[in-house]
Amino acid sequence: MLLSRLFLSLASTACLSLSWAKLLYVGVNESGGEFGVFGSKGQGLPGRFNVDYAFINKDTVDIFVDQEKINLFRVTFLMERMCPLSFGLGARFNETYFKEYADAINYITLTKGAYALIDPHNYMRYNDPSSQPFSGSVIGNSSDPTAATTLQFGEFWFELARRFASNPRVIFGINNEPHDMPTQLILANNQAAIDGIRLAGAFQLILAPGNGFTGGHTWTQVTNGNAPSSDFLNKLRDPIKNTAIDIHEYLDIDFSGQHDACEQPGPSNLANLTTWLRQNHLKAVVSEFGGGNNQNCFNFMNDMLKYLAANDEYIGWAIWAAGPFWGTFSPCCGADTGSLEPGNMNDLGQPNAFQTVWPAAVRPNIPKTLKRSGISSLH
Ligand SMILES: *[C@@H]1O[C@H](CO)[C@@H](O)[C@H](O)[C@H]1NC(C)=O
Ligand SMILES: *[C@@H]1O[C@H](CO)[C@@H](O)[C@H](O)[C@H]1NC(C)=O
Ligand SMILES: *[C@@H]1O[C@H](CO)[C@@H](O)[C@H](O)[C@H]1NC(C)=O
Ligand SMILES: CC(=O)N[C@H]1CO[C@H](CO)[C@@H](O)[C@@H]1O
Repeated sequence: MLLSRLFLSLASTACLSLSWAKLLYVGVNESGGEFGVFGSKGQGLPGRFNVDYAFINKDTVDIFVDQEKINLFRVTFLMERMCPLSFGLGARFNETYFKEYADAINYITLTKGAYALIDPHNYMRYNDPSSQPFSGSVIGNSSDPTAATTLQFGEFWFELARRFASNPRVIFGINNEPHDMPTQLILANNQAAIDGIRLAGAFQLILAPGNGFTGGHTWTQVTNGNAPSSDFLNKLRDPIKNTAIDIHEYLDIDFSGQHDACEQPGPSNLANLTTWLRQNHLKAVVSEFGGGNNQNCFNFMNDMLKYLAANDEYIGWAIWAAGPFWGTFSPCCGADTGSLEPGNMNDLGQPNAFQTVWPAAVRPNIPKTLKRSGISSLH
């Protein structure tokens, strides 16, 4: 009895570590650094720290790391705040904003020992975040005299990477959700970022997004008349081969994360992407996904996270979203869901997603074998 139980538990441990061996980073989005600009062209800039925007609550990061054992936080910021419009996009930063952001990143990485995914939450646009995701000039649009150039984007990334080059626990996310722009330009901007980061002497993992809000389900399809991401994103060149693909995949009807019901199955919708990744010897991180507070969505989320664990092409995931400023608002998936910020309620005064979605569909999928040390990488 004892022996067979021991055997069983050894067998199941081996099984778990085998099937989960490739997931290195799992965790949560920390959103808030991009807040306070909607509908207010110019007026939300620069904004006030801890009033209009904030990056993390250190107390709740503690809960996620110490109790939930996740090792990845995706931390959003706004490029118009890092590089004020009066400076333009490039290597000159607002040192106050940078310091506030770096404090959050350093807390996650140096104090807590987790990995931080640096996320310029800009849809590959710069100069007017007032109606994200649609406002602002597309970076590198040569027909738009007010647009920042691809070269400037490379200089911006050179400087940001230079400042984090000695921190092994950062991951560089090139940009949040490019969309409605030539896919070839996304490739060019991504390549400029990679070149800038490596030129700065930073060797950490980079995540490169594609078109169509970097959706996994449309990776091999035309989105709004633009070529499929799969036509171009395999042409990226990283001299040290430490770049993965950044994927977002919501499970509701239109993949927006705005509905209660889950109707889009992750595994079949990601199948074409998975094949493409395998054929091109690439890896991916699903850095945004989510589902509502109901059994249907718990099933859909469990199915997708099990699929990611079972396919070596995927090395991580992060759910949307926790963050200091959500209050009772639902960043994903219907008013009764709420955010993943521990300690908050949902809009109906009931437990939020940290008390519902998390235990039902996230916690059971957190591998025991996550990467806990060393420079962020594909392995
Ligand atoms: C830099 O950021 C701080 C904090 O948000 C802000 O008070 C200051 O006005 C900003 N400076 C510029 C030039 O935008
Ligand atoms: C580029 O700029 C031109 C001129 O403003 C505009 O008509 C076009 O839609 C822009 N392209 C993209 C992809 O935004
Ligand atoms: C996958 O690719 C096939 C062949 O190109 C296509 O017919 C199908 O619609 C794609 N499936 C999804 C979910 O994108
Ligand atoms: C589904 C969802 O909520 N996605 C959001 C991710 O982040 C920003 C908020 O900062 C939104 O613009 C997206 O819609």
